[in-house]
Amino acid sequence: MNRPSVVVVTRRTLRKEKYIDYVSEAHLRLLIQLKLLPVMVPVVEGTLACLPNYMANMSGLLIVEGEDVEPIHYEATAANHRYVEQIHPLKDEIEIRLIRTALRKKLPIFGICRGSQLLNVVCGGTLFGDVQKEKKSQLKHIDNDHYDIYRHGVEIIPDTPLHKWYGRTELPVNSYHHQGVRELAPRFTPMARADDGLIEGYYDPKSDFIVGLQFHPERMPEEPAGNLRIWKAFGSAVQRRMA
Ligand SMILES: [Mn+2]
Repeated sequence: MNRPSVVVVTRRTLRKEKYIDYVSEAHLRLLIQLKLLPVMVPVVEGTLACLPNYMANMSGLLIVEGEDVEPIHYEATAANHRYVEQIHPLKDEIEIRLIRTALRKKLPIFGICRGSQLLNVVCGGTLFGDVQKEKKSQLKHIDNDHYDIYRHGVEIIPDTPLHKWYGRTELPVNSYHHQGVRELAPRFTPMARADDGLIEGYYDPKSDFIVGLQFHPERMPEEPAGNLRIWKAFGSAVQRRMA
């Protein structure tokens, strides 16, 4: 079987005092399950020159969690620069180029967490450098003491794909972010908002599948059906691209 390639850029971490590049297995397992071929792009010196090769066979793009988006990539405020934490300029560069190419080729794009923020930025949107501090939000968007079990509510906007996938208008979601969407890029329509108004999901109504989610569906075991519907919709869009 010839599987369509989904490109996903790795993230860097230290293991035994050496850098390793990795992608969360939750994403990789889902791609394999959906009969897609995960193609992992390392964030190392020289990768930029390899991008044409990676792009030639790309049928879909998955952009996932990671460092802060550097404020030079959008119309930034002083607060954006003040509150930025760890950045990775090469990762930004690699992912921005992949997103631009995927948009030009009208490929399915799925952005999760940082991925949804960066996709918004590439399409002309802006970010909060720190949601808590800039939005003066009382709602916690990260809870380090209850990292994986913490949930906050979102209101799902009726008649959006997210509404179809979960079949409801209210959903408790996980939250592991300090950046967030400030102004949504013009091509996107919001699908979900937290109680403080923060956009937690959006899509491009004119595309087959261009979706950004601030939360992580692949890490919400209590919502297996809805989560899988999202991933299946992405998988089907990628399969259609190759057909
Ligand atoms: Mn949140």
